[in-house]
Amino acid sequence: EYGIVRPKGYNVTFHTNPEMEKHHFGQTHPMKPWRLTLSKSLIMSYGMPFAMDNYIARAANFEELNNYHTQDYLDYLGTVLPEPVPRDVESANPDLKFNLGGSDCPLFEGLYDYCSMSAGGSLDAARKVCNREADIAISWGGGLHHAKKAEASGFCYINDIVLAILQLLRCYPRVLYIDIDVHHGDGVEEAFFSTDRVMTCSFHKYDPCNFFPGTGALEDNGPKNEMNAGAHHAVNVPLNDGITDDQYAWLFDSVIGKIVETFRPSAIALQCGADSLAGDRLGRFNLQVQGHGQCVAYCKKLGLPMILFGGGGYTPRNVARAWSWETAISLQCEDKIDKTIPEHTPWREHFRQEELLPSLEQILGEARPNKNPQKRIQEIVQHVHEQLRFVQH
Ligand code: V1S
Ligand code: CA
Ligand code: ZN
Repeated sequence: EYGIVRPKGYNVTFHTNPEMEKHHFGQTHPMKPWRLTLSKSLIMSYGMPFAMDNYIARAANFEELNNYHTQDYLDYLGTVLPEPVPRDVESANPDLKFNLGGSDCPLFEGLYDYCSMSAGGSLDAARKVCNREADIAISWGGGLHHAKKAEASGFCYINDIVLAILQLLRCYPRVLYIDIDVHHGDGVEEAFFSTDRVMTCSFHKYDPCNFFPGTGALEDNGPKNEMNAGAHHAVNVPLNDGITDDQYAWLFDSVIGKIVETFRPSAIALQCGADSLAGDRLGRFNLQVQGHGQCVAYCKKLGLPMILFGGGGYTPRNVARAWSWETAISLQCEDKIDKTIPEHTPWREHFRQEELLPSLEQILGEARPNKNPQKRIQEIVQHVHEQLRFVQH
């Protein structure tokens, strides 16, 4: 009824699993898988599923997870049972096996299923892009960028992005990974540290002592040894609290534009963590739905095959707004979208807690003071340009 039609000349695939959304990390934990239900219901209310191919993500099997993660880690992840964490045993407990069971990466009912469904969605997305059945494939249940080969970290247990990029590398010579989550994409950077076939670029809040995970300085650009193929192939954009849409868009275009010119990627993997939006429970930036979506729009214009992943995002209504808007951008139906949240959304009442006529673009949240001087933003771009002089493909 919104007249949203399939975009001409290209295809979008959408990968979700309603079972995944039913899992709970625990009452006080910021990661709420039902934000995926909220997002999908808003996307459906706009009629967007009519314009794309929708798939129920299958669970990835052991062998697929084992393409990156170690057998030991997966065996443990598959067998360990939830037990109540004593209040005083905090997540920084060094005795935790594979960092599982603390407050950041708790053990909960169905954990292994949750992880394999998240990875399954992203693997399905990668295969669609590989087979040229999708120009853009969307996996909002993925984007878990902190997980390591044999360690859980920051709400992430299985690195679905690494698994998906490994798939892309079977059919594309070079993949560009971009990460707009407010946190550093350390797990993905680490996985591809020693190859020149993947360039990673993360934009994040950086404060080594006070903000998770504490890595991702401007000067961390991959292996220091020039003989290592991965040298210069990690780009880091460390930022401060309160960055605005305009500054972010300028940075994003300057940095990604230069990377595309020098690295010449054949496919893009874009992690769209929505915790970089203003008003996020954990984030510190001032991005609006518009500014966040601008990054997706910029990448889409490059005309390269692309996967969109989810990631962080701790104010569920804002997550749903951003990912709905970015699904619309993928479908090129931004102009057909009514900016007032549709009347018949099952969640309309939920959004109405904010305003009588809740809007898709207008997110709640106080603006934070912007602690990013323009001079510093320019220095960052300068550094990245100098770094990329070493990269020629
Ligand atoms: N920031 C933050 C934060 N908040 C929590 C947290 C809060 C309540 C809980 F019940 C459980 C955890 N943990 C953190 C961070 C991890 C952030 C992960 C972001 C993930 C992503 O968005 O990038 C991708 C999905 N952890 C820490 O800061 C570590 C601690 C050092 C401090 C907080 N305590 C709870 C654990 C140890
Ligand atoms: Ca990031
Ligand atoms: Zn995050």
